[in-house]
Amino acid sequence: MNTWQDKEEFKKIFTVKAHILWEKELQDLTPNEVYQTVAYMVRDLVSEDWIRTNQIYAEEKAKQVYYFSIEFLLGRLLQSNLIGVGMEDVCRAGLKDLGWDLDKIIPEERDPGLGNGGLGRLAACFIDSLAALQLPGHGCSIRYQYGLFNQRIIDDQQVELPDNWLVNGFPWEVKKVDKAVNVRFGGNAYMRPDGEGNLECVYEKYSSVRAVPYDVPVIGYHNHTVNTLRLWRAEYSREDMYRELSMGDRHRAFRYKNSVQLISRFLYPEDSTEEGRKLRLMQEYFMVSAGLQSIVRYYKKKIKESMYDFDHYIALHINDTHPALIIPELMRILMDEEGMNWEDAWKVTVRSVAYTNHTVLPEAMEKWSIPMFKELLPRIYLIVDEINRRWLKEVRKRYPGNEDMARNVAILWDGQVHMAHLAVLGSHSVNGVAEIHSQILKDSTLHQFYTCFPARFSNKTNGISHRRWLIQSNPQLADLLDDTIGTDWRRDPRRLLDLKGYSSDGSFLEQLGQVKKTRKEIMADYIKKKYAMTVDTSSIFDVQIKRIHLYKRQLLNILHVMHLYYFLRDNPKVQITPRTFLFGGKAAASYGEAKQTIRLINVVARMVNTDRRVSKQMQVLFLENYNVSLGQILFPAADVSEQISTAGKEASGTGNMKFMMNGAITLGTMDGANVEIHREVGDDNCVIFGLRANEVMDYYIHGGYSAWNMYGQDENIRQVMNSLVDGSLGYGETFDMLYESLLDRNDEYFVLKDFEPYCKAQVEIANRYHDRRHWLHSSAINIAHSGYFSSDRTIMQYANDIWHLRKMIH
Ligand code: 9GP
Repeated sequence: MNTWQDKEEFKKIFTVKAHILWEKELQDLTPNEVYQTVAYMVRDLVSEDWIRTNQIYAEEKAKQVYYFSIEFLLGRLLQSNLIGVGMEDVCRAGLKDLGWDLDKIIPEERDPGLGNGGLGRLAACFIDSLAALQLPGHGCSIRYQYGLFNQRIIDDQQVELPDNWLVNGFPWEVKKVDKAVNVRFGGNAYMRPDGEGNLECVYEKYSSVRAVPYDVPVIGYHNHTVNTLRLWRAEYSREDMYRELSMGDRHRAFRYKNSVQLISRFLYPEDSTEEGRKLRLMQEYFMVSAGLQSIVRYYKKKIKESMYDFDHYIALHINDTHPALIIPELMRILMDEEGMNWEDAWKVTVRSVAYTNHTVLPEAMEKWSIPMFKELLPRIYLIVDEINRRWLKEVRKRYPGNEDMARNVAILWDGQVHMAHLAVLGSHSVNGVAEIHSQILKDSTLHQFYTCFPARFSNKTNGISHRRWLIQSNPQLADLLDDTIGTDWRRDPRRLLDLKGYSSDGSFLEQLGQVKKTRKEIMADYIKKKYAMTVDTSSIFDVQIKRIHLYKRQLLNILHVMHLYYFLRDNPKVQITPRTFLFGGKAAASYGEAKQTIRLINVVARMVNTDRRVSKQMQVLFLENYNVSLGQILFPAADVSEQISTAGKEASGTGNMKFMMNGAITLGTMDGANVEIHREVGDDNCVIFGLRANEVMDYYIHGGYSAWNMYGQDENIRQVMNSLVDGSLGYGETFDMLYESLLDRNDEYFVLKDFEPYCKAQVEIANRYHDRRHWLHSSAINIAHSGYFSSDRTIMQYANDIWHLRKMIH
């Protein structure tokens, strides 16, 4: 790998680069120009390795995986790439000599919000691990012009502002104009005899969208591997534009241009309208078709093997159902372009594709209306229809008279295309993302498929990159670990287990306590600067950061905060362990209850923070615009990790792992990966409460839960619930939507049922925190066991069990 020998060389190269890029004296550079200059310098460092990595993959015909995901939540890249090439210190020293502070330059990079939450961040950790482990694997997605909205809190409420992240350019990307492909939409498709006794497809009158790739290097950690994240941008084709114009219809021409550009404009267009849904479907097909066409082109040009052996060299992974159209798209290419028959094309397709499911929430299971699908993707529809026809024929043969079975596994049913069913049927491997979630898939969500294809199903518990979430985000802790157990854990996070030997060592625990204090002070500084609020760093930092959703139960958290507040207000002599409750997360723009939850948190925060009777003992804050960069400050500062979803609803969670790796104690339900965290650390080192998944399921199936009864029986519940609607939260604030959801709609997520157990668990947390030494011991145990939750472990499991990749050392 190329490196800068020392800070002198860094400064020399920086000066030349800055002059070329900006035509300015160094002292006139803006911080953003400094950032971009360094970013381009890092790219220069890796460019040879990037080319070489691709050469080796092609020469050795290494099997490669393409990870298709509608989201890649990368976070800022400058620091992680500097760490990857081992040049952070040299860069820091060089910049310092030139009068800049690297820590002030890093935030100049816009945090690329090309994702929404856990799904997209998981994809980012996965490509990071692939490169770190020197495995041939690349990402494929869309280059959205606007990322997930920027969240502002105005008058206690979330306001969504556009995230124009590309405004200053994105120095990490390389536009590959010569690699553009066309993606076709609309028109007519039909089958006709080809004159040799077979049928061939005619696809005509479609319109074309030009897909242009932008490649981003994915830099391995201290090795020479540089994989690729390919992001596609939609452009109008000039020929189509001229054709429309030459026909004299300017309006039509501009409508065409506009509609094309919309495809890669926004992440998750609003799907409450037909137009929005159409756009989402277009995005999905656009990503899949562009990605696959370029893979097939590469395969034919560089790998030069038979298309019948495609799956020996290429693995296609679909992250949730958004890329599931890769199945009919591969069928289309193999049959229409490569002349394969149906049976062979199906075999190659199923062997190539693998699918990960990330949710069991019925409303999150993608379905498209057949008329819309057919109109937009007529050729793909014909293929899906045929897949469905053949499949149902087989099912009816295997299960005669069992129409329930047919309904539960059909791809086309009730006027809709069921994407999860397509994904399962067209893949050789289906996995969930935590043990309990994979079990739920087998037992209920995809049970009928499981009975048809039991060998297809497996579990791959999620993981996180310890490079971003420990080495980069918490250098203070990383240094302490180096001093205590040596540096091997950096390459092999399982070695964190060595820390167990120090978990009762008084001097180590003191240092660990000191690191946490430092990180809480950094958080407190951020809060002071942004909110002019002073938080007590000796209080328990209790943090819930994730998307706002009823099933994640931020409501349970804030109702407890209200309860604690009323208790302290009414018992002025009581002293508790002081608490700082921190919340962060975005609500989908059209999700009323989630937005009202944000407002409630803000209203309660004001009530608590301005009441001098209690504000020494508790403080509450909703942190605006939670994203990867803010997470990097929050995870290291947390004492308590709030993982309180309704059991059975959170597929895995990955924030829980980030907290754990930074020494926070989990306060959680037996849900998602919490179950495995609990198994790793034991009851002594986390606090578990609430209904178990089977109990939740029992209530759903057999009934027997009444939220009104909870309200009737529990005075504390009555008090907090009444205050949602009686105006007592000040300024006549009311929260009808939340009140109705919890009481009139019988509390689908069992917030009231788990309220008392949660309050008790909070008392348990306070008691444990009181015993500082024991708390620090628990913290050390959590860090020691967090190695299991490294995405390096997860990726090795995917690589060995599903993709069959070989490590490529060079
Ligand atoms: O909600 C799940 C979350 O539990 C999981 O950790 C994450 C990564 O596997 O995926 C989330 N799912 C989605 O965002 C949409 O299915």
